[in-house]
Amino acid sequence: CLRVQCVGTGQNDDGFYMRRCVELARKAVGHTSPNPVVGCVIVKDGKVVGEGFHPKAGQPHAEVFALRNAGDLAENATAYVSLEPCNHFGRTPPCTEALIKAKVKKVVVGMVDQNPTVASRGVKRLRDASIEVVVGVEEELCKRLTEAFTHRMLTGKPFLTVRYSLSVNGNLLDQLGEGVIESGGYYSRLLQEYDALVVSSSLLSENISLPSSREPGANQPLHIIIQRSSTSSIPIPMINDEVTGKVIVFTDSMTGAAPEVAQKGIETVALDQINLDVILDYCYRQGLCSVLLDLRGPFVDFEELIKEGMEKKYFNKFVTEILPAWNGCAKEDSAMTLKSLGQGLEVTNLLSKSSHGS
Ligand code: AOF
Ligand code: ZN
Repeated sequence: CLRVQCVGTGQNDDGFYMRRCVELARKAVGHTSPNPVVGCVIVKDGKVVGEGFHPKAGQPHAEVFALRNAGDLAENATAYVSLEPCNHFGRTPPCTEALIKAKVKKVVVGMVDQNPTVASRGVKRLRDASIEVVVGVEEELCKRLTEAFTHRMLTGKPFLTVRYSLSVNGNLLDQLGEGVIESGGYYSRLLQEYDALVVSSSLLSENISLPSSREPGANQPLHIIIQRSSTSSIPIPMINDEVTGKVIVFTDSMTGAAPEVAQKGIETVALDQINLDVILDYCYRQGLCSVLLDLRGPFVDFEELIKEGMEKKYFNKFVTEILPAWNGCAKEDSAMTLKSLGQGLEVTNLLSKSSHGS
């Protein structure tokens, strides 16, 4: 951006630099769980002298990369950070100390970190060191960026999104077509963002590959396959060929999944009833922040999960795709209509106004 090279024009630049932090943070969406994505910009005399973002849990935080990038120019500069700098020893040392040591003059923070071990202590530590701190610049944007992380921190559950398609006349589509993946960039983006994808084994028995594939080196999403005893067994070669991330099968068959599943080292959890509590707990324990319940395949496979999600208000967001004319891969399912999800839509719109990771 041209303006980054130029001298700033005063107070309103805070928003400008914070939006740049958000832009930097977004580079790591899908890579950082259980940590949040964070971006940092160091500005001196109206010029950006350092930039950084948190690439992955276990690696240095955004502030550290930005300070390294700025070198000596960090002295007397202003640091912009989309999340409150941490003041604790986690996998990495506290960012507050790094900022103090670099002698920055001012720190502009997008939002307070809801992690109970940080929660305003970072801001306090900086102020105690006589650094001027401003909190809440582009706060909504920063909150949206980390909503899955914050939700996990505050509730002990991953952020849960349901994705489905509707026909123009409001019926849920029973999608089995590969076409769905190509149907829009937005769906592909969801697949990059979420830490876990819940799909039906029916999808695989229709010979449709699991949605995944991120660039090499990225965190691959956990694939959770719902296998109902009423549905056919999973074609194992399909899983091996198409999926680089970890796969787990949740089945309601007490005999477990097909023997080939165990042979391939795919973890199987046999349950009386496949439910969200077990799925969400499992994901939480794996350190995941976000789960996408991807309603592709026959809705009978998802009906119980949707019911439980509605009753327990587990759904944080609904992503709806309106498909005007379907190409024959899908059929409208009369069992569930928009009406049955309507209530949830209202609840969710209140909880989460906008899209995760954007
Ligand atoms: C920051 N900057 O870029 C990030 C922060 O185990 P650690 O050391 O990685 O600490 C993880 C916690 O630090 C995480 O739960 C969150 O509260 C905060 N993340 N803080 O100052 C960053 N990623
Ligand atoms: Zn930190």
